Amino acid sequence: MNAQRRQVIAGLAAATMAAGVPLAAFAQKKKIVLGFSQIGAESEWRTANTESIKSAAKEAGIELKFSDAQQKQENQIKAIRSFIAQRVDVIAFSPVVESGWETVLREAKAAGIPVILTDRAVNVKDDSLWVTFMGSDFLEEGRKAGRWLVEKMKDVKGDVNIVELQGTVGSAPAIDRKRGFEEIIKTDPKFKIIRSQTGDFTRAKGKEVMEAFLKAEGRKINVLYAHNDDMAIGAIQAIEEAGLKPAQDIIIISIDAVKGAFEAMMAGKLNVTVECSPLLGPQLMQAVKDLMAGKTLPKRIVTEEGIFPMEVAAKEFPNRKY
Ligand code: GZL
Repeated sequence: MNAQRRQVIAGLAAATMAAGVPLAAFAQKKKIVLGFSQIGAESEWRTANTESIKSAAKEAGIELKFSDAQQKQENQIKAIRSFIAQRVDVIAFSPVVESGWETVLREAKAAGIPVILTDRAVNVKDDSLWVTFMGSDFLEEGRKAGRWLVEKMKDVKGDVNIVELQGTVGSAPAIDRKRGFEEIIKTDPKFKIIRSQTGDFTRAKGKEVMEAFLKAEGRKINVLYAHNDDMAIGAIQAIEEAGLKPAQDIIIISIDAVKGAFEAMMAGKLNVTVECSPLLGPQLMQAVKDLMAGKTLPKRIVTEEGIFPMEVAAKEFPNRKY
């Protein structure tokens, strides 16, 4: 809630108290307005994230102004400017890439509107431009993927040739999942990343890039590391069309743990997926309410997550919520 709005409300509250109307009755009437800029609908993960935010806003009685940026930063900046013009109480967004946010976040700060980061972080010098960042630890997700591979291949003597499908270029998950994975596999020189390219987190691009990897490297490829399940699922199609057996001829590791990944593991086509929960809606709405109630939020709220190898997929599948 911006400063001007708080003054007006305080004045009205004083007037209502003087008229004998209980403050609580007055305060209840004002609905919190949250402006949310979503990246797009590029993956199963994103769709589940959007559903979680919309349903949690409804549940919390918060008015949600929602915008889909179709994975374009300029559309997110436009949406944030529109939320400022509409004088929403709080702005939240999932930044498609880490850089290029200073100007618009300064405009939100000048308007007295607090900003919450969800899912992905931003790279700005002035951390006062955002109140809190809630989301996964992508570095640890990359490390978990690396640790699983090191354990899986511990008895393999020769080179282990890895191809990597990166997420959106410049995005926090793509940068940190790569960094975390490499931090672990560099402990053994047999692990070699022989090709690495972005599949932009989508099934279509994941398939296209995997086709190119197979054309260039063919049976030299031992492992695919995909930064999300959607690209892995696209790559599985390419591997099968090349006459190879996914999860057997090529070990496949991915991240998110969406339903499609469990279905692929149960079909014996994916070896393991690292969990990255999109169910941030309830946490976000609680943070918005706390902010509006004048509470101080922690600068970082981390979502706790696991890892699911294909051996546990059938047992775990009924418990999955996204
Ligand atoms: C991770 C999220 C990523 C998912 C992808 O928190 O930002 O974006 O891993 C999604 O599936 O597209």
